[in-house]
Amino acid sequence: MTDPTTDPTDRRVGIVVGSRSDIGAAERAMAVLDELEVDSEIRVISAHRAPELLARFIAGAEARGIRVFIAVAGLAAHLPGVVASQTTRPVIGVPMAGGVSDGLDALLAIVQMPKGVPVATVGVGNGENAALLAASILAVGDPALGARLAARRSDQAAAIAGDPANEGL
Ligand code: RP5
Repeated sequence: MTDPTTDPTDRRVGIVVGSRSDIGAAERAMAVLDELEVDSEIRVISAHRAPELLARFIAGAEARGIRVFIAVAGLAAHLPGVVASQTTRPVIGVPMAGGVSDGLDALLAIVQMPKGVPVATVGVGNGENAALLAASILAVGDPALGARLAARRSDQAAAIAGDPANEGL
């Protein structure tokens, strides 16, 4: 991993979860980013229980090399929108299961950001896709990362083609 304080070309993803109970999705995102050699960090900061800490995290994030944010939250799930309100960097929201409608509540909360401050939204609990989308955004200015993403897609396709059920195709 590169040190963002000494390497200004480093491209990092800031992953923030609203609660320790959301950490699984964040760890799945980090694992995919590690695989793609994209540095990332995970923070546990509730938007409504620790708003000042969240503001400090976002204010310092760009200087630490963070280019894209992934914000993971359940229930009212306002964290991704609050993060997006304080940065013009891309924010990807991951809704989490739980609550009265088991994730549909968080999904609708995140995907329905009123106009003016967008948040990209992936499926419920889908930290993997959040990481892949973050990597795609970073790859626009990083051809080597784009090549790693393309290789990952090829490996994925090859694994499906190699399924015994697909023999002869
Ligand atoms: C949200 O409320 C968190 O993102 C979490 O998904 C949900 C429940 O939080 P805890 O009660 O587990 O702290 O703020």
